[in-house]
Amino acid sequence: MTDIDEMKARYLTQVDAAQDLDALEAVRVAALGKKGAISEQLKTLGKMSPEERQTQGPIIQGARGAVADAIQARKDALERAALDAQLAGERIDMSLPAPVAPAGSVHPVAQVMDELAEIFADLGFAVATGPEIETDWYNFTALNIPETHPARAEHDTFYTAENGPDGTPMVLRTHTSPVQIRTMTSQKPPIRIIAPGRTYRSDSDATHTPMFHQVEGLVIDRGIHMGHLKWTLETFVKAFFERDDIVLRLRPSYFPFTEPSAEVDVGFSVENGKRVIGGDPEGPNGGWLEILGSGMVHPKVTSACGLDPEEYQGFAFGCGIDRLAMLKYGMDDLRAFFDGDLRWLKHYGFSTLDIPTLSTGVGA
Ligand code: 2NL
Repeated sequence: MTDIDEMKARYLTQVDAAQDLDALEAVRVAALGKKGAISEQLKTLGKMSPEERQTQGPIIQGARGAVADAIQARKDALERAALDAQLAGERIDMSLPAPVAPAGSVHPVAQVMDELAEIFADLGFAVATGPEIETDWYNFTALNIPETHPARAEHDTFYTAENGPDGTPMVLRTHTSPVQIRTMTSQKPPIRIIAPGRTYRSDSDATHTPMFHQVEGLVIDRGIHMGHLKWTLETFVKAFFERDDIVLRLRPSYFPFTEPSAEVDVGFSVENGKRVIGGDPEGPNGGWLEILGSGMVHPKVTSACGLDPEEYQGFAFGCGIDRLAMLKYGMDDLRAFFDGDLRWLKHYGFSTLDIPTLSTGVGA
């Protein structure tokens, strides 16, 4: 073997033995760097005779090429191994639960609002929202509750000290109906909305708080009748309480904004010593619980919103979200909803990862 062949063989061995990129670079500098052994050999070509150069040239160039190729191949292999190791180290199993439990929890009121949105979205309803400080017109007058109407007193209204844009005092909305009025005056039928949100009445005891949550629903279209109302509420209640054996009872009632009006009771029964929504209300310890108010939208309300009551009819309903949450999740004191007690929130709160969907059961 010539010196060159020996040199080539030595460097090829060193290239194969290099365990990392730094070691490989050291071999490259020693062999092919400016002062590297093979580079030095290349410099000798200039001083050779043409004949000698013709035989030595290919040998030295061949050695340089072989070592350079080996270095590149080894470099590729080392880099690939480094990437594989990095990927193996960074592997995460997306099917595992989050390593740290989220610190907060979803309040039962927020959970029920999400459930309502999910159930009604499936029936083609949009979620509408609006201001909590309203004018007298949107909160009362448009709803057929004029100045002298006794319902005004029943509503225990909070008034603002300053007048609103229409020159009368503003009110903290006593129901979410004004959201529906705003929708009727700004959109064309068909209208299918629910309006969940905060409402205010000057009232406070174990079952009443000055701020509470309400959801109202509204459908406006041609040819809407009580049958649509009853089917919609029945479908909603069954989805919400996740039972098919729930019976509804509509009792005649009175609201200024609906005619006819009906209060809606759901049947309850006692199973394993516990009162549950569903089952036979006529059975032992069974009975009826009032959960909703409803009715056909009063023609005066339709007209106030600029729609022709001869052309468009509709139904509406309203109920307390806090009460729905208590019935479904078993709390007995409404005031605890708004205490901000962390132990209560931990006990009754929901995981942020537990998003209600119809396919899994809205409260599962
Ligand atoms: C209840 C009763 C109800 C409505 C709310 C409504 C809204 C418009 C027109 C007509 Cl814009 N009605 N809302 C209708 C019937 C009952 O709520 O007991 N709420 C807690």
